[in-house]
Amino acid sequence: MEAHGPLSDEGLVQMLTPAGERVEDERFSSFAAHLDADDLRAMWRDMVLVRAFDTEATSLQRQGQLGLWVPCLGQEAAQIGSGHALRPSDYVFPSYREHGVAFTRGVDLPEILRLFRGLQHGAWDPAAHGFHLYTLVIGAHSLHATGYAMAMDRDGLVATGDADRDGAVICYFGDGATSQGDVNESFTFASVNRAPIVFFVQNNQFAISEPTTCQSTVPIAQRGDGFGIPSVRVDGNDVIASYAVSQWALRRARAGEGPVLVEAFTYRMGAHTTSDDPTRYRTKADEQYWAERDPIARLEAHLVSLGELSDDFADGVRAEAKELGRRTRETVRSWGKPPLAEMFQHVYAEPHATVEAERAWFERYEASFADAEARA
Ligand SMILES: Cc1ncc(C[n+]2csc(CCOP(=O)(O)OP(=O)(O)O)c2C)c(N)n1
Repeated sequence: MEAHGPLSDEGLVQMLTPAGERVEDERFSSFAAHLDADDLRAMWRDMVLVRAFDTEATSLQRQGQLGLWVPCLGQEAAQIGSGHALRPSDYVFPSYREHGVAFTRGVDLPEILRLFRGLQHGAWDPAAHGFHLYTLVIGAHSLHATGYAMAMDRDGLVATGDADRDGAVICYFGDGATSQGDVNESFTFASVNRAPIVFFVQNNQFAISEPTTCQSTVPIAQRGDGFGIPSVRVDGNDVIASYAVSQWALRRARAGEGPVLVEAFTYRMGAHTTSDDPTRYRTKADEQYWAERDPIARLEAHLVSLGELSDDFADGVRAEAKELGRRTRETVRSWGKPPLAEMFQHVYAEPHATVEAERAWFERYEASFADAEARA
């Protein structure tokens, strides 16, 4: 690792070393002190299940069952750690890679694939899960998230006097998104309005093929300083540290103390999407370096060293992961193609004469093929 700049590992909050040894962080350890072996096993299980789902989705795209897939491989600790720090009173704005966070919000993972099969623009009820729909327009949702957080504040849902009722917003985006105007405007609005929002940047070191070094000369977290937003860099492959820092940031936001920028320093172990070939822009040596920092192996080593990962439990989770893969496959294959006329359904909230006329024309056009087939 270079000593300075956006890829430096200087100043990272860490509580598990890559070998799985528990280390203390003076500032943030207390936010993870209550985690017991059951909690850690639950996080390990979630990461294993999400990875199994993610791997299955990649295969389904290769088999032609999905138009595209966006893997979260390697980013499980950042997502599961922060996701476990969330409460039902919080609201999440994801970008498009946050399958791990979706899982912690109770979204049934195979449902996510409706979007990637082109069946729906979103496949879950955001209100039911406190988890907004995915946004593919880089950084655009940071503005929505900031506005939502300001509204939560004005609606009296923040700093209520009862810490159990308080809520906050967390908004996920990548290192590349921090170069977008929208994200910088969000930082300004969030800061001056003391909005209850945590900006959670997963710095996976690439914006497609563009390395973070082309986006910034300083660690991404330092961008918060100019906006007056307290910022923290955390080891995003360390699930305990990601949890602790998120707890700190969310509690602060819920208590009305304003926004926080968390930079989770991690690595995208897979391709940007299934349309991308990362061998064109990164080396085997880099991939090997990060394979040795695998977030799941790290927690696993820790649990094993504590004698807290029995074969029975681990085998049970692996069987669950296999079953999730099978269910994902069967669910996707059962969907078939949507009726094409469905595309007219959600253009406007209310019926619209032009859309209705176009739908009627389209249905006649489709029917003309059936007539032709009948005559043949
Ligand atoms: C406004 C906008 N510009 C460009 C794109 C094309 N695009 C898709 S993903 C991506 C890179 C995003 O990188 P980053 O923010 O680091 O997130 P990551 O995909 O690495 O999680 C770009 C430029 C887009 N989707 N939206």
